Amino acid sequence: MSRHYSPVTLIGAPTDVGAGHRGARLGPEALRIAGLGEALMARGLQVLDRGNLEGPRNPWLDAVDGYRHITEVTEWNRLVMEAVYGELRDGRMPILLGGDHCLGLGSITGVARWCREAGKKLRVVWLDAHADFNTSEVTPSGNIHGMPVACLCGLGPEPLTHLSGVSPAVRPEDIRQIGIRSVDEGERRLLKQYGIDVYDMRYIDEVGMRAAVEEALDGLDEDTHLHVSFDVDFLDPSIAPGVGTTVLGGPTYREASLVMEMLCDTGRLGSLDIMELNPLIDDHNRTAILAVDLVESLFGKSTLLRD
Ligand code: EXY
Ligand code: MN
Ligand code: MN
Ligand code: MN
Repeated sequence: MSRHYSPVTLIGAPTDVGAGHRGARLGPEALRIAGLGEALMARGLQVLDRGNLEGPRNPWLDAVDGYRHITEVTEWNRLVMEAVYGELRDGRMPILLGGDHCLGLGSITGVARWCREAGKKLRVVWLDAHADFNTSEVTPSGNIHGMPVACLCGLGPEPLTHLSGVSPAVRPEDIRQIGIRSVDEGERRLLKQYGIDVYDMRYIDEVGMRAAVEEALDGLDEDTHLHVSFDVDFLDPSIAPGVGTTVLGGPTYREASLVMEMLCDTGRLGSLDIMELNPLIDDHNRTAILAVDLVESLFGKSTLLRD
């Protein structure tokens, strides 16, 4: 099936300031070297690579009051929010190349700001091994890449929850999480309290990926902007070793391809994050190459031959 897409803009955000390992700062370059831009062009898309944002360095300090590097994380997220929002305002589709997943906060805050102005509904599909719903009170690490979904829902420090001035940036009922299999104790309580729709691996094992994704996409209509936040640790570590926070028991290549194809079939994809890729612990860039392959599926590559 061929689809019409807005021109795409690649935005590199080379930082690991929200993570517990260093190396995700190299993710944008690894994705470029794996051929992301060329693969999208080969699918007929117009692609503009704006290069990398420039933000503060990672000071690599301990957590203070439950947060590591909150000043730097805030600045990076502000830069990302402005860049993502600017592309959408110009009629383009932003693809954020992370960088660690704390930047999902800035990316989705920018998307939500644009949706409000354009009168669009928003659906966020968060593909991850983790729920990323911690707060300073319950975090086991202080790493802010474990907190962006909570911040989007208005839970967290004011500089992060109010990036665009509006809080919550996203309504909890607009978020669907798929692939989750590592949740901290206090985080679990908060997820329940905020009513986040989580399609965890146990549920996927029981009903199958197809049924889980169908549920997650229920109610999507032509006025809905679909944002996909793809944390590469969503994938099983046997196929995707190049992330700092691998968790056993993730989706296989076929399951992940199906997710991407079903997201593509909605025809509503409006923005994308590709996050947490860490080339320093990868194997000859294979995880970046896999991520590019899956993004091709998100943009229409399919093994489906039947009508
Ligand atoms: N839940 C753990 C924490 O908050 O420290 C691990 C978070 C890892 C987050 C990764 C990127 O998705
Ligand atoms: Mn994540
Ligand atoms: Mn994760
Ligand atoms: Mn293949």
